[in-house]
Parts: sequence; structure tokens; C-alpha cells
Amino acid sequence: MTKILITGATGQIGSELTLVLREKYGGENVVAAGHKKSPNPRLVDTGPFVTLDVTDRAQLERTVREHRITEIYHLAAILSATGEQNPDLAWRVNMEGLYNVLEVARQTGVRRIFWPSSIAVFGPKTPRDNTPQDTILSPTTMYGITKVAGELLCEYYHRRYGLDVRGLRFPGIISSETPPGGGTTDYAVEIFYAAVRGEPYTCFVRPDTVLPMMYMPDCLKATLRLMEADPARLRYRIYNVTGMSFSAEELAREIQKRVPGFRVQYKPDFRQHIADSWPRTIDDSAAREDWGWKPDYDLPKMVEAMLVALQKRKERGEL
Ligand code: AKB
Repeated sequence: MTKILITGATGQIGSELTLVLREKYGGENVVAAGHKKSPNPRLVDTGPFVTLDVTDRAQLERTVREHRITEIYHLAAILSATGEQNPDLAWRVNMEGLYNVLEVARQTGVRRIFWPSSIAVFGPKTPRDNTPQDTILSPTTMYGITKVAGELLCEYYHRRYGLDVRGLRFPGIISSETPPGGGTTDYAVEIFYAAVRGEPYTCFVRPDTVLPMMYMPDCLKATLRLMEADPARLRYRIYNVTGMSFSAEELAREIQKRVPGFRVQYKPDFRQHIADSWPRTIDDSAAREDWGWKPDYDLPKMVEAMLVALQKRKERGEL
């Protein structure tokens, strides 16, 4: 019997992954946990919701034991930009949170863990084009440091305790339901909200900034595929994955083809420095070879789908 706990369930990925896992395993078997007291009603209506602070190990252990959890999708995290503004918070939530999850899993017999890593594990010394799976991990942000340490910790728990921990180095995730909070790649989501609201957008990175990105349906597909993969085929615990790469200006142009008159100006801020330390494109051939990874969305297809989805939300009065 699979009983899942999702931490960070109210966040950008968690809010959608919870619903997909509830479809697959049944609503009552997927416990959504978030630190907010009043989450999106769909999270509460489709299955159990608990408030949880992942830095509180006793509370986490109680939740896992009470619900007889067998798998944890640990998504609660502080992202890169917020992490630079509050490095102490990023360390506590990202490091202590992961350590608590791994320890509680080991002690209570949880069988499997999913944990998102990030392209933030790479840094200025890493090759920026077609960034390999095995390469220099020398990030310059606190977020990136917690992701590198987190990867090592996951590998340690797998090697030492046999815990089946799996993860993905996510690029920027683009989605239409819950906005991301505090990331460097957030401009690639914010720009769509401005376009659909009929407002101009001020982008916080230079027009020539190229970063790897992925549309949410591909993010959910990659997560499920990796978790379903035959363990004997996994050469790595944490895999590079990507969907597409584009510059901020290319994204704006693609939106302007469908929203004529949409205006974008560029005012780079401290997040430019973070973006400049990350890869432009990612080599995800290990994921393709080991568990059949292949994205469905490229830039034009993603832009079309995002505009349609946000337009519908606007018509429902949600934007
Ligand atoms: C961020 O920008 O911090 C995240 C990430 C790439 O991990 N979206």
C-alpha cells in the first residue's frame, strides 16, 4: 500500500503534483503538507491537508507515523533569489528540512523519497553549454550550496542505509496555476501574467539571458517517470533534465506573436548575477538513456499552452 506525504504542497510544483498523485494513488493516500494555514481549496477538497514546518523534526515524524507514510515527495524549499536575501533561512529550510526528511524516513521505514535538485548546483566554473551530468559543482548562491550538499546527503542515505532517494536537477519551471516564489527564473512565468492582463512587463534579467526551462506538464511527467523507473537501470540518484532553452528576448517575441502590442522592458537587478552563473543548456542524455526521458514541450508549444491556460483563468475571474 502506497501512502504519500508531499511537503511544500502549496508551492508551484507541489500544488499540481499533489493532484496528479491523488489521481494515481487515490485522494486519501496522498497527504499534502504546507506551512500555509489556508491553502488552495483544491488541495483540501481532494484529500488530507496538514500544516507542517519541515524544520520541526518531531512534528514531521508525528505526521509520517500518524498517516503511515511510505513515500515522501519533499518539495518544501527556499528558492535562489529569496535565498540570497535570507541565506540563514535558506540553509535552515533547505538543509535542516532535507536532513529531517531523510532521518525520519530512515527511522520510520519510509521506502522512497523524491527530492528536487536544481540547475543551481552548477556555478561559474561549470561549462555553460550542454552542461554534463558529471561536472564541476561549485555554485555561488546559498540555494545552490544547499542543493549540492543535499545531493551528497541523498547519495549518502542511499549508499549507507539503502534509502531509495531519487531526484531531478530542475531548470526553471513554467506553469499557469500557482506562481513560483523567490526564484531567479520567475521572470519566465511573470511575463505571461502581464501579457494576459494586458500590462507591460519589466523583466529583471537582460534580454540576452539564456536559461534552461521546462513546462509544468513535462516537470510532472519527468517526476513520475523517474519514480516509476526500474531501480536496476538508475546509474545516478539525481539526474539532469531539461525541456528547452531560450533568451528572455526570444520568450518576449514568442508571446508578442500571439499578443500583439505587448511591451517588455529590461531592468536587470541582483538576479542577473545569479542567472549569469547558471548553464544556458543542459545535457540530459543520462536521463534519456536510463529511464526514457523526453520532453513534450518546446518554446512555441509552451507559449501557446500558457496563454490559453491563463486566458481561461482570467475569464473565470482568477487573475
Ligand atoms: C530558481 O530560480 O531559484 C529555481 C531553480 C532554477 O531552481 N526556479
